Amino acid sequence: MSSPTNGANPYKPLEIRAARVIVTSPGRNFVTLKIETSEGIYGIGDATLNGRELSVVSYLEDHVIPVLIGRDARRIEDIWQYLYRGAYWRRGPVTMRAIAAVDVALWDIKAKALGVPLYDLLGGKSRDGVLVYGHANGGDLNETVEAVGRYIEAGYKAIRAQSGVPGLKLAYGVGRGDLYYEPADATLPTETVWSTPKYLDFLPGLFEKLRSTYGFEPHLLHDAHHRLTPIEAAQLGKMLEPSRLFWLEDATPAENQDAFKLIRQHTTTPLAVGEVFNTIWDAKDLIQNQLIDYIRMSIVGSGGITHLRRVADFASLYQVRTGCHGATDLSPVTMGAAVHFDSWVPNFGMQEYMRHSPETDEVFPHDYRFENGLMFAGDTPGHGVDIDEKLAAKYPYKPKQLPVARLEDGTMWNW
Ligand code: KDG
Ligand code: MG
Repeated sequence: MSSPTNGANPYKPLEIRAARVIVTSPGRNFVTLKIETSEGIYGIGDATLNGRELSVVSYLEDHVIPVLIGRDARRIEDIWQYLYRGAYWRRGPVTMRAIAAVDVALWDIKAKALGVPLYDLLGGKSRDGVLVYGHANGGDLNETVEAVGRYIEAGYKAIRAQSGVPGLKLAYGVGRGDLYYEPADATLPTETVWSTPKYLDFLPGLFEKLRSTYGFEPHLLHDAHHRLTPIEAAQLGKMLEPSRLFWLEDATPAENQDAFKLIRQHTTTPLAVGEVFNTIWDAKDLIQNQLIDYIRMSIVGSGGITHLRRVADFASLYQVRTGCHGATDLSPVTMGAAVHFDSWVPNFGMQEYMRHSPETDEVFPHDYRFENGLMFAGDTPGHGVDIDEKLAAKYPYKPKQLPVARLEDGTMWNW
């Protein structure tokens, strides 16, 4: 049997010989970092930042790759600290995605060098399969109810329901197909219109209908996409209480972490937030004051496994559980690494799972698999995701941006 280490001695330095960024667009844009070592072992990491992809490409190519060459790939922690502290300019989505790409590639390399799946390197499995939620979308109430039914039939135990709102043309975050969803839709941002009163009039009725149709067994989730003020979010949480959501996500923006105090005072609906966070500092007060129940930070958005692990351990002290972001702009590389992370993390809550298109899956061969509402990590050494560079080259980058919302009177939406 051939060794997964290619005969390499794992205790010898694994010198970083080369690193390159691969940009590809098999249905949507992805930025991937590939790091190659002296022992012939390589690792890959995701660096995709939806709508701002090329800024991370430049950060990696111009500022990170030159300082990686010649380093020992085994020193994951030291390289993380060097990139985070050494840059002087800390935090932010571009910096933290670049660091994440390096970090995940290095964990991939180390696990391959030792011949173990990533979950074993992290401390071993705490569970065999990880609970994931799928995305049911519909243009109106009936369509959304039917879509949830299809997910239940497909074996999902947890489903996020998003629906078009009567009187609003293009509600953000409502996919227009059954399986795939991509909000970044145009070279220059599409402008949409938002009305909180219309949304609040509609949404509780949708969840009442879902519960009266499907009962209380399936976990139901909803994402408010940061559209509400804290008091509106509190009202929504209160109205949704009889429907017992698994979580209400991004009820209000969290730059001001204190904003969640107001929501918390008024509702027992569980709260999740964090897909736009980059470091533990974005979540510290929310976690420490137990203002949230689930932390949605992802491996790609938060400096990789090295940093997300720190966030999860801190969160565990306050009974806050993980709920990693997993939209389609998080590449299969992030999904693969997340399934290993989730298999290990003791305070696991739920993993988001938005299916990638067949083109994406073909460019990124992987060994994680979905079965009966759960996702299972594979056992191949590393994080189990690769990139087919030849195929990737056939899908050139296409600039796409996320939509922008205005209120009905034309005011830029911005709480
Ligand atoms: O790029 C933006 C998407 O990742 C985001 O809109 C998806 O809110 C989202 C979610 O919860 O998956
Ligand atoms: Mg979200």
